[in-house]
Amino acid sequence: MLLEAADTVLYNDDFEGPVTGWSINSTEYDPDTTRFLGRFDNSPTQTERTFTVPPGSDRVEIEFDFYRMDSWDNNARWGFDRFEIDIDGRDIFSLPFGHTQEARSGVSGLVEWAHYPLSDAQEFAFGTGIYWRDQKHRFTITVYSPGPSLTLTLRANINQGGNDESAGYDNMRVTAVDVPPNLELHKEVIVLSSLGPDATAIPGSELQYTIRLSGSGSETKTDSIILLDDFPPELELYTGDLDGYGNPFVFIDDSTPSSGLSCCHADSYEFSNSDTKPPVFGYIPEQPYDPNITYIRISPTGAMRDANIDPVEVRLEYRARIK
Ligand SMILES: [Ca+2]
Ligand SMILES: [Ca+2]
Ligand SMILES: [Ca+2]
Ligand SMILES: [Ca+2]
Repeated sequence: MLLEAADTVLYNDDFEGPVTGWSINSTEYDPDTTRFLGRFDNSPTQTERTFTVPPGSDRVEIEFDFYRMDSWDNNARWGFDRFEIDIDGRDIFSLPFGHTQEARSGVSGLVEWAHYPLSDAQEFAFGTGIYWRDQKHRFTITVYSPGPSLTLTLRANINQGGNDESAGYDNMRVTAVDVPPNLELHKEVIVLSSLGPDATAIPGSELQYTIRLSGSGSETKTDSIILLDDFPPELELYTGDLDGYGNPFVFIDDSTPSSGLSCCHADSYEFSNSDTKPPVFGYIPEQPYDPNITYIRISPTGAMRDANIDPVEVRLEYRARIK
């Protein structure tokens, strides 16, 4: 279990208005993409921007939509076309994109990256025809131990002109994250089965997990607490109605006055079935037990109140079954 806290938003742009601060600021509009940063093809191929990172940041998270448009290739005749990302001048991502490209994730030094398709390949933009289909992807990049600034370079390393293949970027958000020093997490497991002390080894036994979050410091920012749990492969999560409102999580506020946090509704939690890190979220689980879940991300809403005088303690419960 990891505790995260989203902190300072360094950049947030849907590119609908005037754009500044990139080495190339051009935007283009298409009814199916909205206005976006681009297009980039064999000239110019790249744009970059430097963000100032607040001191003490644990990591920087970069998210954006990547539009892979028209006939990107991966062969000697038409070019080994690649989308490439550099962080501080170091290449952290360089891969081809098939027309219908599946999700991928990986690690490069202190950088984790992941992307997943937002749609199948479709003829939504610019060139039309079966070889000119387009696909939108969502990228997330996490840069650990960042310096005082971070330079992001986005490069369409493609060899043909924009009437044949191109790239664009949209809905970019860059956040510096600082782990809160005043919050603590504890995880407890209770065997619900009456099969005895060895029930944790018996398939079908039910377990209850309790996550305790204790706060002792000053107020957190609104919606800034995120709980990330890597879920054991020998268990299947109970995904049915545990709280009486259709959610598989029960939230209990043990604080007086109340913590200021609330949870959980359908937008508060996400699941992943990724085998590799970082996890790609958005997986729709099976009901009422799911054997494929590998990660859970829970985001309580609200700000945890000042806990300097009256400590805060909340509990989050969920259940699982031994496979
Ligand atoms: Ca846009
Ligand atoms: Ca091409
Ligand atoms: Ca090409
Ligand atoms: Ca197209």
